[in-house]
Amino acid sequence: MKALEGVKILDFTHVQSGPTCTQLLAWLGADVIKVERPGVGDATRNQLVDVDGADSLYFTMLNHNKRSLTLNSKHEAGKAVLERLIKECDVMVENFAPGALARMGFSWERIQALNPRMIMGSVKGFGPGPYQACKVYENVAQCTGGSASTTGFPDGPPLVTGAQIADSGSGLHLALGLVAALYQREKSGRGQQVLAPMQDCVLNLCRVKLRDQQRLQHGPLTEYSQFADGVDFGDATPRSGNDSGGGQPGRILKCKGWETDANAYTYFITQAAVWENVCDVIGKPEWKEDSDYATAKARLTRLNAIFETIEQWTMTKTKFEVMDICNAVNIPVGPILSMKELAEEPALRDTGTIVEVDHPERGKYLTVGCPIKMSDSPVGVERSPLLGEHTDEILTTVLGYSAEQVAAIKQSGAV
Ligand code: CAO
Repeated sequence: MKALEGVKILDFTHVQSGPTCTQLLAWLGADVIKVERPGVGDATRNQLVDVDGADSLYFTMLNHNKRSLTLNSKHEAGKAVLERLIKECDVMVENFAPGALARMGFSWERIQALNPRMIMGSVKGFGPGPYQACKVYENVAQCTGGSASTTGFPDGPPLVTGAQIADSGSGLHLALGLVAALYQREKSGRGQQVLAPMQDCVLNLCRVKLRDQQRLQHGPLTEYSQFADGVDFGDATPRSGNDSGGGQPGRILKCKGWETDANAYTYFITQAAVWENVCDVIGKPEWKEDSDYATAKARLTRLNAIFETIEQWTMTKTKFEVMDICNAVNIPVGPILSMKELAEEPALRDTGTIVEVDHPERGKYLTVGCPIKMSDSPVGVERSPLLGEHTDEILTTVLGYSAEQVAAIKQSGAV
């Protein structure tokens, strides 16, 4: 048995944010019915195509374990099918542009009237406010949610990050809200609306930067490089390069081979509790007794010089040697792993986090499986559906249409 077995999800999502949410719910055991426009489908099926004639990796990697039903929700016969789906399902998830669902004739009020137990999840770019009508993509939300202004080096422009904190991040937030709403419905008997605005989700993930904004009023941010460099902090949380965002100073340092390998680097944290081990490992045992280095406070104004010295040592080792040597004495470090290295990592294959999937159009490809591991809810990753692959099956087994009715719906052009 799986955690969400028996939960039916009407998945009206597209691109990345919504599909991330419904893929997670599918992995947790829900029956996810993805509704797509006939002949077109989710736009990502045809974006960043690497194999001609096959669904793109963008689509396949976000839509595992789902069934696909094609349906024109602006067609009268399509609307009738959609009504049946709304009555039949527990959760509806959508991430259309603001107002699109209501323009189709399915406002929240209408959906509630059709099924008072329905839980409706939405991702939008913004919550209520001046920008609520805007269309939003990943990097727009990274910029409006505080991530870009706090990412990058102090003397460079704002940067977006490779982690899809806005799309996948909002999908994750939404999934949690939907599961909580399902739990609440067990007691209240009622559905509810669940909204995950991308700006808000990014800001939630940038929580420590709003912490720093307030700390600024009480003096400089001592763990930032700017403090050691004597640079003015200004009045807003500045960009802090690779400085640690926590109370333990850290930086990215070069390792052996950095001249030719773009990822021959390690993250190195000078955690106060193991400072003496750091001194021994890098060959500076005298720093243990030196008042300029012995306390965390004394080290704050010398962090740049300290990390330069540590780097002289890390440059003599590979990033994996640094990992082995430092972890043996409790010093937290992290090799900068490339996507190639991650794809080839046996431990991630063993746990099902990197999975090889077979697809009828494109053959074998790698994907990221469910990162949440539950001891009593196993996850098997199944390939994404072809466009409309399950239309007949859903119309007959989920909605109970007869063969004649299915034929008539098809004849109408609604599916
Ligand atoms: N049948 C008939 N019509 C359908 C349909 C179906 N099955 N599925 C979608 N449509 C229609 C919509 O109703 C809409 O029509 P109207 O413009 O007449 O209302 C139209 O298709 C386009 O939908 P859209 O506006 O959502 O799509 P877009 O490509 O123009 O915008 C996006 C995409 C992502 C910018 C927008 O959907 C959005 O802002 N979503 C919310 C935020 C979000 O999730 N962003 C993350 C995207 S991942 O990077």
